Amino acid sequence: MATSSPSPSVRQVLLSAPFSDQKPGTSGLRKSSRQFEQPHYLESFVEAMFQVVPGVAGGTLILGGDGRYGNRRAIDVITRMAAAHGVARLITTTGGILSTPAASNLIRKHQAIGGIILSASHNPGGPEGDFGVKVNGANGGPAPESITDAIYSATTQLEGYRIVDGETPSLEAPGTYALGGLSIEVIDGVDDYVSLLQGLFDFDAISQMLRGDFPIAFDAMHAVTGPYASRLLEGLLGAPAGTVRNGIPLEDFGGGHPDPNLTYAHELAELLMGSDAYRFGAACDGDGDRNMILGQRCFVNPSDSLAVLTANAGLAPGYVGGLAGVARSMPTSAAVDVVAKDLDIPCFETPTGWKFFGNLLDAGRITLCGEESFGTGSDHIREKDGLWAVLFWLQILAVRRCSVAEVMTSHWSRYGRHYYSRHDYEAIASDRAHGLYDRLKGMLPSLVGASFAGRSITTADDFSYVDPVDGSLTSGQGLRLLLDDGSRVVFRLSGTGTQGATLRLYLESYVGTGGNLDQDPQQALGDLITAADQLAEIRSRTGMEQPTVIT
Ligand code: VG1
Ligand code: CO
Repeated sequence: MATSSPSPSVRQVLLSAPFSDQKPGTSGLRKSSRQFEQPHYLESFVEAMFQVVPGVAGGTLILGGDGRYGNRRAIDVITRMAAAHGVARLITTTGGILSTPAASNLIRKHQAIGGIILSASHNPGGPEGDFGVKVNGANGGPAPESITDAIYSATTQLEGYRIVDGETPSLEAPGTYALGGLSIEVIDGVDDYVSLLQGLFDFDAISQMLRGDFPIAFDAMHAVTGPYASRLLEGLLGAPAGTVRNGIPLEDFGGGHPDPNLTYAHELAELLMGSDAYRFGAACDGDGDRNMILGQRCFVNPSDSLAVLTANAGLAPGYVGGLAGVARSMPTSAAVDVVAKDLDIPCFETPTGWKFFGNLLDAGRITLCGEESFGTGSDHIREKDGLWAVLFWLQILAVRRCSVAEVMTSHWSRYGRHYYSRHDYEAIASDRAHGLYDRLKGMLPSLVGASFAGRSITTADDFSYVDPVDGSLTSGQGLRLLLDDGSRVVFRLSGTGTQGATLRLYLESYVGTGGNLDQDPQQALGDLITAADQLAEIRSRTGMEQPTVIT
């Protein structure tokens, strides 16, 4: 098990040719497990990372993953490469299980140079599924594009990599080990995260609610949140055994997509939407940073969830002091903007991906932020945080003593409602998807002033963003059609898929407090959906009659 052998010697492995396809996407490098199993593939990316990230020699590194197929092998390889690069201290976890938010917390707590999270997030796992490597920086957040671009560039020129041969710990139990000059600490990956959340929410109040007549269901989707949710919900908060479903992390997530939406978390969705057995339901994704919130016969749209947390932040002990500001990604609905205006706090609009919130959080300009893709978080760490959002909702319900549906109804009656939906067309042949997208992009200048779904287009552009903290410019972030009544349609190509291309169509329409707040979003958005298809020729160009996933 332990190794305190004489210093193992560093081996230089030469590559016959560098890899050309290791460009990280929206969040980390994601490829099929098969691609990651090619000789030297993982090693190439990790070597590039060690060459680019500052402070490697003598630094502390956090390492773990969501437990998918390939996790253990990657931990072994990266540990031996860390030893070869002079890392002083490597902190990993029992079983190698570490959620993305828990990793972010550990990086900050131990003042690490950063962390490596082995996950392709919501993508399926297993030998036929996907694997991924997320690289986080010293602030605990996803590495900014300046770093990921430099890593990619290094991979394309790589001549070889350095690794030591030696035995790495089995990860069965906590302990401290040595591999040459590298100190390896295996810790329980759940403890610190639980303490962090205890400092933000009133566990007594939540526990009292859960021990009363308030049955809840949590679906860990056989992914990383199982051990965290079991400890929090069934352990500390006293929810009955069985509250956490699919709570054992499996290498293939039981064959499912660990993606918490109505399509892939349908078991939970049916329980909540089709019966009265539970008052509250939630699910998280593969690496624990996303959340889906459900009430009894009620689905909470993630954009609305961010707005509700913002409006009710004062009910959680961690946020009673008020919010510095909020931020949302561009395709996320403007529901939070309305609340921010009411609170008189700044609201920022960033490109898709959590890395764009990092500077605003570090500068203290925002406290809460979120994305329409089931991501919500705060300045407690630098990642989105699935179980944090679940506890935040439970905190609100424990104080307000009402149902999820009542929270939503009262929210909309105060702020109006942003009808919102995202339609995903997955695994389209790449050339078709790019053909559609490029054609639309070319049409943008001619669209201003044109009519669209009975409205007029006021802005048609490709979203770009100047970071208010460091002034960096990010362009090409999605095609936006802004309409004269405040409605919007956005087209984007996903940066996380591994098969073909995924087209995302985002639709939004605002109805003020006096209007009809009780419609089915697909109906409320029906005319926008039809007009978007006509303009972009989605069905004819993709050959798909309907989206793969509707949120
Ligand atoms: C998707 C989401 C985006 C999210 C990203 C990473 O990206 O839309 O909002 O930040 O996944 O989330 P894309 O490029 O496929 O639209 V995770 O939980 O997969 O790290
Ligand atoms: Co994720």
